[in-house]
Amino acid sequence: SYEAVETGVGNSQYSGEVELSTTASGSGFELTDGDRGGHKTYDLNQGESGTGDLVTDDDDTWGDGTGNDRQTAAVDAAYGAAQTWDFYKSAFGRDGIAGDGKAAYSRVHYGDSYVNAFWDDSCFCMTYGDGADNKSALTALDVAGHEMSHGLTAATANLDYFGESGGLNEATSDILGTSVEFAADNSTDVGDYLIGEKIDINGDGSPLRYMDKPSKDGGSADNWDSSVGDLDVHYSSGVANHFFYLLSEGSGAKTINGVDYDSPTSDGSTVTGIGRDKAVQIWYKALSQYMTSSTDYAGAREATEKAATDLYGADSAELAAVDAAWSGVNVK
Ligand code: ASN
Ligand code: ZN
Ligand code: CA
Repeated sequence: SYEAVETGVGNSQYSGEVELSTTASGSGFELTDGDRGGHKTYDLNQGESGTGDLVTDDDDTWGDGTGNDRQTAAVDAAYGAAQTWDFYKSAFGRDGIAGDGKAAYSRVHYGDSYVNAFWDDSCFCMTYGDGADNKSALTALDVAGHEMSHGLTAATANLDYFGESGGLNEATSDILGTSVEFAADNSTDVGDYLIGEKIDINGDGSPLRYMDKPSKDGGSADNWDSSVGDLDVHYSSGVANHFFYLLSEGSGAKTINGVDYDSPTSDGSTVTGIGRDKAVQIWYKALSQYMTSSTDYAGAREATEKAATDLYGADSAELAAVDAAWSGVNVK
């Protein structure tokens, strides 16, 4: 660990006031997280390559909580990376993305009006655009957890980013990003089964994706069919996102943290949920021990069955729920 881990205060754009682990440097501070492998957050200053400038501050109070302050996107990105790191540790006993304690790094203010965020395995880093208005950075907690979890997938099953395996890759990032958002227990950004609900990417307040009924986004698949692998990976992911919702919460209507959900099954069957904590254990074990780069939806069903059997037993209600949830999304 680092000699001088300091506790800074961040005024984030999407998660309220947050604590940041920072590092004393010269007469000030830098956004280096000595508690989590030395993760650093950089400002690209609208550039698209390199690392730009390490984010620094004089008094260890960072950002003003708006898109007008250049530090704010860095606060959200650093907070998201820290919460994701902590979730991997507390839920899975995993030390960082590759399990070796090595930190990734984050870059904010990428490009001009860039409406996306991405993981790049070649730099082992996450990058965030500033949104259409250059004031709505794509740095919300579930988005950060999503992008960092592309690194985790690359370090484990390494699911190919096309066809059904690509949908599973995307869904893994939505599942883990959502799990991070719930685990963070942040009163400003409460957990939900929506993706990107804070960044207003559609301009009408609607989220990017819905896990209870993925087709609500206008493109995602709710259930498997033989052509689902032809869809963009952000749409074929719907089948596994829907599976995860059903396994966690069950079918039908439910309100969680003030958000209304209504999750149908493909065949009218009823699924009884086992809770998100068990569901994510099953998904992670399947991802890290049983899925491979070419795993398709049928293979994901087998992988999660094996994981549930390992964790809870061959006669368990958890294994029965895994089967019911896959049947509910037409993966038979
Ligand atoms: N934000 C997108 C994602 O993580 C970037 C991409 O299309 N790969 O999926
Ligand atoms: Zn993704
Ligand atoms: Ca969310």
